[in-house]
Amino acid sequence: MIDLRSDTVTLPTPAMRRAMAEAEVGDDVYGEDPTVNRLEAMAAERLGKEAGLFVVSGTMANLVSILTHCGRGDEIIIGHQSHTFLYEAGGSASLGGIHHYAIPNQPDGTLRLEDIEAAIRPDNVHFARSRLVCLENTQNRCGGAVLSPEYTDAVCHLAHGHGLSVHLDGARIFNAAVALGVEVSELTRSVDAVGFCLSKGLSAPVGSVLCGSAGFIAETRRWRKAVGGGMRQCGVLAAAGIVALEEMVDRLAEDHENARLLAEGIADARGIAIDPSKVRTDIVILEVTSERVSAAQLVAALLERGIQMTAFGPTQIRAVTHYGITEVDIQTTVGAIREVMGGMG
Ligand code: TLP
Repeated sequence: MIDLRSDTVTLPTPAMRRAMAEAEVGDDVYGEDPTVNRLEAMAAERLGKEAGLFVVSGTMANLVSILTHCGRGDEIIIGHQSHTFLYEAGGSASLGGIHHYAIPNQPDGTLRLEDIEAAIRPDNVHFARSRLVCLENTQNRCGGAVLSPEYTDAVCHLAHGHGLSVHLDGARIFNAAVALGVEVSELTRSVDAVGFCLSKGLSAPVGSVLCGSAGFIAETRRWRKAVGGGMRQCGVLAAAGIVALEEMVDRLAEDHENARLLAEGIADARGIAIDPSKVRTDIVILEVTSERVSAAQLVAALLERGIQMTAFGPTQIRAVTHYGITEVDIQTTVGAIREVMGGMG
C-alpha cells in the first residue's frame, strides 16, 4: 500500500525504537521522568519559549491551551477551516464552556487582520469576552499553507493590543519552518502558546509538546491532569520524540519535494485541477473537476490500485507525503491517477 492518507501514519524509525527501549523513565505526574523533562526543555528551547508540556496528541495540546487561556463564557476567534474548529470534537466548548467565533480562512491559510479586529467584542454585558486568537501553521485544510513570521507577528500585535492572547496550532510548524527556510522560533516568537506534533511528519509514534511561558505551562499541567493526560513512565514515548526533533526535521524537505512532484505530475491530468505553485509543504489537495467522477470514486479506484488518499468533501482529495513515501511511490501514484482519470474522467 502507498498510504497518502496522512503524515500521522508514519512509523517510528529504528533509532526511535532503540531510544524507546533504552529510555530512562520515572513518574511524570511527579515531574520525575528525566526523558520527558529533557524533551520538554528541548522543545521549549527550539521554539524560543520558557517551558514545554508533553501531551498525548495535537488535540490535547490545543485543548489544554484553550482551557488555560479562557474561562467559561469566554470566546476564541478562530478560522472556519481550522482543525480545532472542525475536528476536535468541540472539546473546548463541551469541557470549558468556551464560545467559538469562526471567521473565514483565506485560501492562503491566513485570517484577515480586519476580520480579526471586527470579531473582537467590546466590553458589554451582552457579549462573550474575547480572550484568544487561534492560528494554524501549516494550515491543513488550506493545503498545508504556510504563515510567515511577519504575518504571525502582525496578528499577535493586533491581538495583544486588544488584551487578547494568541495560541498557535503548530501541529506542522516544522514543515512551515523548513518550507520558509527560517528557524522555527521565528514563527513562534510572538505567540503566547504553541503546540506541535511529534507524531506527524516527524514520525514519532505518539505525542505533542505545548510550549509557552513558565507560568502558563504550570497552569496547563493542571488541565492536562483534568482531561486524563497525566501519563506515568511516558519517557518511553518522549524518547522517540527526542529522536524526532534531533533527526527528522531537516528531512521534511524531501516530503515537500515529493508533494510538489505529485502536484506537478497530475496538474494537466484529465478532470483534475491543482496549482502546483500552491503546494509548499507535505499536503496536496486536488480538486476533481470531472462531472463523471466524484472524489469518493477516484479514492475508491486508487484503493484498488494499492494507493490510499482521503476524500476531503465531494470534489476534493487530500494526499500527504511523509517518511514512508518515496519518489517511486509518487511516480506510481501519478501514473495511477492519470490512468483512472483518462479512463473515467
Ligand atoms: N490532523 C489529522 C486529522 O485529524 C485531520 C490529519 O490527518 O491531518 N492540528 C492540526 C492542524 C492537525 O492536522 C491535526 C491532526 C491536529 C491538530 C490534531 O492532532 P492529533 O491527531 O495528534 O490529535
